[in-house]
Amino acid sequence: DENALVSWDEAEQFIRLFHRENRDAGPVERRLEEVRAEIAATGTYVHSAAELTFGAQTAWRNASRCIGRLYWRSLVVLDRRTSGTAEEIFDDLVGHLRLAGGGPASRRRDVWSGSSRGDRRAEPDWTPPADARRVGRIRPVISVFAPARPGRPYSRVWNDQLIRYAGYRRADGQLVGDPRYVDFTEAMTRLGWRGKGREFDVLPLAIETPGDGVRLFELPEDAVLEVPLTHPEYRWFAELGLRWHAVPAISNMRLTIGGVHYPLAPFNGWYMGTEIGARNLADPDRYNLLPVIAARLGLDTTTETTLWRDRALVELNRAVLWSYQAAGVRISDHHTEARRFLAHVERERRAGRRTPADWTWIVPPMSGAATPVFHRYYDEADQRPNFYLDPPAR
Ligand code: HEM
Ligand code: NRG
Repeated sequence: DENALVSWDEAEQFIRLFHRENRDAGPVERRLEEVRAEIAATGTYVHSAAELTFGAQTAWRNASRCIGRLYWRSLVVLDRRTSGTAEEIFDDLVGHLRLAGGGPASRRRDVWSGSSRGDRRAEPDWTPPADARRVGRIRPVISVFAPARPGRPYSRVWNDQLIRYAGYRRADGQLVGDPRYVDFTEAMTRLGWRGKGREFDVLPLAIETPGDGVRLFELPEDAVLEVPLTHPEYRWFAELGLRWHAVPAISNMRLTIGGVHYPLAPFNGWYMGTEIGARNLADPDRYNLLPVIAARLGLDTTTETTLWRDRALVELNRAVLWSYQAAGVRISDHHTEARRFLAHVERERRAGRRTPADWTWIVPPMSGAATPVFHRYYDEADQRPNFYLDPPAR
């Protein structure tokens, strides 16, 4: 049982790691004594703010499926351990999304927020203040909510990401929206949610707390930054009415630090274009758009040898990168992200650390061998702290 008493071994290993990498944190033996006593008395222990921050950052550093780890030290850690009610959790999640998206999304994307007032870009010499926040400047953020206590129920979010699109199976059998979320959408509907039945309806958040059971919350518009998709050359592309959300925020993974489990610790970075263009919009069991795009391109789809799927994939992925860039929303392409990842592996090596990695996840879903991450093997160790997939809540 993952909520059982905290293992002393794991706690000790983490505290030693923390002190090894944070020389100014004081004597390790004294902290170990404290933790030992706390576990003996309560079955668990409470992380200091510095331990929590370092723990979340190293969990990212150890996430072997993640290609984006070069910036692991810059992860912003929001300590939400005292938020208990569904309302508090919801408010924190909305705050998380606003911070992650670079500011309230209701502002025009080309308007700086922060200490500026109004659109002053018209003034020739004006530069944004150093603390300015600009919509679309995605930052990696994690919100860490209360840990699971031995033998006690805990709060969690049913959604696998904070922002996702509903999927509907209509009476005539036709699928609308994201087919991956048909079951989840039906569960939300049974709980009283009314979806609009469109291709890109943002799902409500289902927040479950021990006190209140599960409750649904609608995300405010300004917390959900989205990008309409257009193509740098094909004007017809806009007519497809495609869009995607700016921030991928995974909310179904348990953060494990030094034997303490945080079942609710949603995190986000920015998108790599292929996640959207080569998977979400392209997979046959997702939006399945390759045949649609190939038809618009006038390609011969009667034989595989025209590589119509590949050609449609390239144009769809160009559209994704182009549109996010045009909207000022941070995104990266798979060539750049692959290079950064190898720079990360090298930087870690120089720091005396290995970088565990899962080849099958690191290699991007298109043009694999055209990126440098394809042409080598990786360590496959399971290092902690880390993130673990929890079984679905429903
Ligand atoms: C997985 C990129 C930030 C933790 C992935 C994947 C990509 C990716 C492409 C594979 C996803 C898939 O194939 O579905 C990035 C980029 C980031 C970023 C470009 C930009 C900063 C983060 C952050 C964290 C994180 C901030 C945690 C603090 C993970 C984890 C997985 C993952 C745990 C595996 C997810 C799973 O098992 O389903 N990342 N990531 N990543 N990333 Fe990152
Ligand atoms: N493929 C998923 C997201 C998985 C994680 N990817 C990131 N994570 N970029 C999708 O929504 O397409 N991140 O924390 O930035």
